[in-house]
This record gives sequence, structure tokens and C-alpha cells, in this order.
Amino acid sequence: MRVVYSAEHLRHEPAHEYEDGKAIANYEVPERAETIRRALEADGGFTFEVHTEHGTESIAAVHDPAMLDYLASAWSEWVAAGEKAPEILPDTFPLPAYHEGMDRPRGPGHPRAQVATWVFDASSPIVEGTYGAARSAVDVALTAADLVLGGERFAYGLCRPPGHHAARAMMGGYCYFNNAAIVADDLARRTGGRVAILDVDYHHGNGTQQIFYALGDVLYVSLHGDPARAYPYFSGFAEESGTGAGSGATLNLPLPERCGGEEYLMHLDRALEAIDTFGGTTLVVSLGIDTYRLDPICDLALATQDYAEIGRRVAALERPTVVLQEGGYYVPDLGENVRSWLRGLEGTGN
Ligand code: Q9C
Ligand code: ZN
Repeated sequence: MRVVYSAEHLRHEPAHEYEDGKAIANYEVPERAETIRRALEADGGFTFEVHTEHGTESIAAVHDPAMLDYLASAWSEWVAAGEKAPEILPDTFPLPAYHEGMDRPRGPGHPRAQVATWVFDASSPIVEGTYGAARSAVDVALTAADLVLGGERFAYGLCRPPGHHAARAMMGGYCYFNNAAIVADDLARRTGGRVAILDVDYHHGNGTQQIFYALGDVLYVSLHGDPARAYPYFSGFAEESGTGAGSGATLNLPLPERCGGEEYLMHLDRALEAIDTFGGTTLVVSLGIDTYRLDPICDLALATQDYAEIGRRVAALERPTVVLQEGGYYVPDLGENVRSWLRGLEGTGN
């Protein structure tokens, strides 16, 4: 299988996230992508490709161009305003109620107002290298899509930072640009056909869902920890199924705590059946490995061999497939778990 990787991700090294009143070490570390790269290199069955530059057009087709402009200049404006902190995090929460019954003032605003306008959680710092890394993750994803459009049955984009929590006009959940949504939109436009997205990250892909919620040509199917207990809390309930032309083109399958392989595969089969029924020319997989039994921030119980079986079942859809990396935070086994998933997909065993 061909794998697309960029070393540019190394420049996105957020130090902290915020939990229960404390700054803790950020879980979304560069070593995640490095350990995946090493595991696939050591396997010998994967061919590495460098990403190619795709510009900003495909990003602006999915995200608010003002958000793209913000991220491009956030760091230099932070420094120009005399801020000294090495990472930009929101310290205010501009809820709609702030301006209720008032005019909402426009204008550039303080850098701290800017970040709170675009970033919805306290897990997703912006550092000096964030914009370059987020751009490279999109390039990695689009290069993987090019390989599939060029005739490859599968391609894997080793994206970092991940993307599925980034909505049209909002960043967060370690995500800045929505790599999978950008690829799905690009594939829909380039093939003129329908595209399905299968999101197997532990967390609901609120951003991907939001981007396609009213659109009928992109199906979004997600298996995730039930938002009644799991981040991002505000979406991913079973009753969310799309709107307007997109009615029925969103499917959420919330999972119970400690869900293991056997139960997971039953839900997966429902997801795959929905994709099969929807049809479409290509499949995009948001591959999160934070469903793993040892993941430090999640509560499902999948094992390494389950990932191979999931990959095998996804392959049975017989569709050209772009697999893009999302979460997964138990770094010691992350490379092996991704390798297992991709080997299963290729049908080449362990
Ligand atoms: N105490 C991905 O897996 N932190 N994003 C939640 C809860 C954010 C996960 C903090 C988790 C984001 C791509
Ligand atoms: Zn996740």
C-alpha cells in the first residue's frame, strides 16, 4: 500500500491541554505520527510518498476562508501584539448569549478574542508551526486521494494534526483543517459521484458531520463513544440524521462504555450496510485508533487483532478507499494497531 507522509507535522508541537482546572501535557504529540511511520517502514509492505502541494483552494471550498486567513496569521499577530506565551489557547468563551439582544461588534479584535472566535475547546493550542503542519496534513490527505484517483485501490495518508473535529468555521479537538472532509469534497467534485465517509475514531466527528449535514452526495457514518458520556458531548446522537437534501445522509452509531471487538463489529456491519446501500464511487476512512483498550483518554476495548478484522470488512465494500489518520493516544501500540488495520484492509494478514 502507498503511504503519504510529511515531516512538516513535527513543527506542530502543542505543549498543553486543559483538564479539570489544570494544564496537562497535550496527548496529541508528534511521536504519534513518527511511531506509525516507523511501524509501516519496518513492515516492508508499504511504499512511502512525499506529499505534493495542493494550495488552499480545496481548503477554502470546505472551510470559512476567514478561518484559513486567521490560522495563517495567528502566530505572527500573537507575537506582534507582544504576547510571550509559546502557545495560543482561548481564555474566554464567546457564547451567543454574550451579545444577546445587542449588536455584535466587528473588527479584527485582540488576538485572544480571535482565538476564542475560532477555537471551541481548550485542547487545541496554536503554536508557531501549527499552520504549516495543518496545511501539510491537508496536502498529505489530498495526495493520498490523488493516488486513489490514479488507480490505486487503497492509499493511506498519515495526517497529523487530525481533522474530524474541525467544522466549516471552527477548530478544536486537536483539529485545525478537516482533512477527511476536504478530501471527500474534492473527490465528490472530481468524480462527479457520491462519496461515503466512514469515521471510526473514538470521538464523534462533529466537524465532518457539520460540513456535510445538508448535503446528499456525501454520506457520513460514524461509530463513536456515546456523546451522553464522551467528548465532544454536543453531537453524535443517534437521532442526528441530516437535513434537507442531506436527510438520511448522516448515520451515528453511539457505542457503550468498554465495548469490545465482538460488539463493535456488529455496529460496524450496520455502518457498512448503510455505505453499501448509499453506493458511491469512493470511500474515505477517518481512522482513529483511540478505540483501543489501552487508550488513555477513551473507554472502548478493541484489541490489535480487531483492527485487522475491521480493515478486512471495510475492504469487502470493494471501493477505492482513502484512509486518513485521526486520533489514537496509546503511543506504544499505535504503530502496530495502524499496521494491523491497513494489513487487514489489504487482505495480507498480519
Ligand atoms: N477531558 C481526536 O481524537 N480533549 N480528538 C478532551 C476531555 C480533546 C480528541 C478533554 C479530545 C480530542 C482527533
Ligand atoms: Zn478521537
